[in-house]
Amino acid sequence: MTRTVRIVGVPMDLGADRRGVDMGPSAIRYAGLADQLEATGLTCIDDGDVAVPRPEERDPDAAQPTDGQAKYLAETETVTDRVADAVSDAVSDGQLPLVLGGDHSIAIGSVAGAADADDLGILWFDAHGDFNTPQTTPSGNVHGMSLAAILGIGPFEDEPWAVTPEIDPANVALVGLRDLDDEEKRLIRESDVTAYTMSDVDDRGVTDVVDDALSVATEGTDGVHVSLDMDWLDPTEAPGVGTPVRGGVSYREAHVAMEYVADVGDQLRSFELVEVNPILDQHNQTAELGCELVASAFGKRIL
Ligand code: Z70
Ligand code: MN
Ligand code: MN
Ligand code: MN
Repeated sequence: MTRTVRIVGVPMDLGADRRGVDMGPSAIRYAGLADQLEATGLTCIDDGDVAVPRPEERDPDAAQPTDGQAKYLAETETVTDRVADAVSDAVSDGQLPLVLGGDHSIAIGSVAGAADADDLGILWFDAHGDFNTPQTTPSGNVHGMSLAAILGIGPFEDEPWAVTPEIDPANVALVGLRDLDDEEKRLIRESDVTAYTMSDVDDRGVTDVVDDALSVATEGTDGVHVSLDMDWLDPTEAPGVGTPVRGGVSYREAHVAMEYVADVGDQLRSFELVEVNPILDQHNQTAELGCELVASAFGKRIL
């Protein structure tokens, strides 16, 4: 890879229940992200963090669902607009944006920025579908709605997030699902996205599944956005996440998946690493693993 990597931190927790995920960008940097990427032969620029409203600036009533059943919708939109600007700046400068979360609501901004001018495919590695809407959410947390928001599902068809009309659901693949709400399942089935559950991974092996998922995301698109929620991994490997779910991919499966991602080369438009919560972690191992996985996705090889 010849593109310079531009790191964009987003210390965001408004989309999740658990405080602590806002410290994800610090934990990931502390784990040695830039050094690992430089050891892989990449040049990195760290843009610092996007501003996120602090607890004392937040509207206390906004925690209560106001727009339908989504919490902090207005504040989240402010943050995702800033993320979109940072990502689209990086892309127009010919760089590879690497967004560090923060909760998964920030993907709404990453994708909006990455999709600016072109048709984009999405590869979403997650235990969860993030396919709820303000009408179906059991929690009110926007990080469980981000992919639905990106695709304009249900009430998201209108404002505020019909920002990415270029995304065709036929170019969206979810990988590793194992914890879906009932209504969310229905929305996924009714949409044109391709969803690979952990059963598919068990049945076919992770390389076959990721190979197919990459075809879904690259066919007829100009580039791919990769969104890596660390709860995609098994909690034994990645305990430092807000919503751990048993039965995730192993260390080795995760690495080989990222090595397959690296094979898309210049088609990789943007990458984000989300849901690292150092408060819930053990010795920063989830952030360290996240750095390793980014390095694999960006071309690091053992030999
Ligand atoms: C649940 C909800 C979720 C991440 C949890 C959980 C969603 N489906 N997403 N952790 N990353 O509240 O919508
Ligand atoms: Mn997620
Ligand atoms: Mn287009
Ligand atoms: Mn998740």
